[in-house]
Amino acid sequence: MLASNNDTIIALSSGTLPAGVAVIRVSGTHCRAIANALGLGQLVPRKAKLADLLYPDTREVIDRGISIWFPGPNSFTGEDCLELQVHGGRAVVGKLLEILSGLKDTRLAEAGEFSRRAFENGKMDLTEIEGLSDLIAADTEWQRRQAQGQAGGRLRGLLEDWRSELIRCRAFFEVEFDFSDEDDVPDSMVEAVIKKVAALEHDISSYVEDGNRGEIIREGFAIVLSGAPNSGKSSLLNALADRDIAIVSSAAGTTRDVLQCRLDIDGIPVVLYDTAGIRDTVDDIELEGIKRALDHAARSDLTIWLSAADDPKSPVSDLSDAVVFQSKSDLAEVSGEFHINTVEKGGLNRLLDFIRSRLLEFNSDGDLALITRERHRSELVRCVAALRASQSLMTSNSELSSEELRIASDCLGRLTGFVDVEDLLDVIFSEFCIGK
Ligand SMILES: Nc1nc2c(ncn2[C@@H]2O[C@H](COP(=O)(O)OP(=O)(O)OP(=O)(O)O)[C@@H](O)[C@H]2O)c(=O)[nH]1
Ligand SMILES: [Mg+2]
Repeated sequence: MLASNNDTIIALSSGTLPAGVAVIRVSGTHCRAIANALGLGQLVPRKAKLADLLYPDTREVIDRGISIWFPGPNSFTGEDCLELQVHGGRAVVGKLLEILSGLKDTRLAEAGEFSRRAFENGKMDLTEIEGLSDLIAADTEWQRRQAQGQAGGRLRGLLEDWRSELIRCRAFFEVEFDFSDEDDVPDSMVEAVIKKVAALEHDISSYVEDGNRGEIIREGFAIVLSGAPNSGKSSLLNALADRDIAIVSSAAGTTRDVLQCRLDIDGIPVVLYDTAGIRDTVDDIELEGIKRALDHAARSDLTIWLSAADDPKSPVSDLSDAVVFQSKSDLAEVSGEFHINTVEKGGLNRLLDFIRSRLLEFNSDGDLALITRERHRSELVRCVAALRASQSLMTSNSELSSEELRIASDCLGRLTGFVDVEDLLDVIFSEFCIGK
């Protein structure tokens, strides 16, 4: 739970110190008092001002920096905000934070607190906030594009359009109830509403049936390396990551835990998993490793089975969808295109091209997905179910049908954060770093 919502909050919003420049952000009703205490003089809205920042009591100079004044409501949080750009030394920033947090009703911000205020002051909806959080976490170009779109209101815009359509449809029912005794509601009007709700259901469903593209871009396309022990899985992980992540040894059954590395392939994030070799064993620890390996493969977007050229093994029945690559192609005759070896780094580019072709398949229209989190998907699935229920009840029980439309509209409202999400907020905002 947050401390007081009325406090003025401060935080270092830029990265790790020391750095060339550090940005300290202040938001709340005491911004002006803080600017005075630091001796910043007259502030002009949204204009950078170079000034000495002074100790409030001795007026000694702490640092010389730039201040920018954003009076509310035209600020990120909707409150009065002050940004200080100072030299990014630990002592400079430490002293400023110490002085500012010691002022009346002013304290250090909690994680995500600036964004939470922006949400609570109606500057952003929850989907935009989530997009912002993803933008800060984005490692690859596709993650950046997706997050930027969401932070810029792509999902919010659609949700709001859908919600107002639903409200219009429900308004019709109100009219229908009023006139129901007189039995003078033309059938054509009922039909028009049925059509509208059906069109909405179709529209929303088309976004739900997106092959989980948005979540995959956000979390990474999962590729599991599987195969018998000693088939060269860990060697391949190390070769693709270009780092010594996994222990490689000629002893069969070396890898037990699931290891992972993240790759950026043409802007799409890929998470590559190295897993325990699959074989019959009575060793409890190895058995647990094999279980984890199979669990990961079942949840992956692609499983690559390595079959050593000098000791070929077919995928086990649980992994019948796996794509087989022959490994250790330097040791024995191989056929076809799908072979690699990590000693001479042979075939690795072809393997990467194959992965690229899979990424292209899943991301074929090159368009940005709209749903990027399980939270979005489950609400939209519930919304679609309610729209279906509403249609089936429309001619037989208009009251229940209207109630289903309300349920559908609440699902959309929870997505944007306008309905009933208090318990969710702590979770969503805690994903943020301090200073955002
Ligand atoms: N000649 C040759 N040896 C390889 C190649 N890849 C791996 N090896 C060797 O094969 C042995 C096993 O390699 P690992 O990468 O540990 O195999 P693994 O599939 O991870 O094995 P487990 O973790 O036991 O399941 C090591 O001695 C590697 O040096 C290759 O392409 N060519
Ligand atoms: Mg291994």
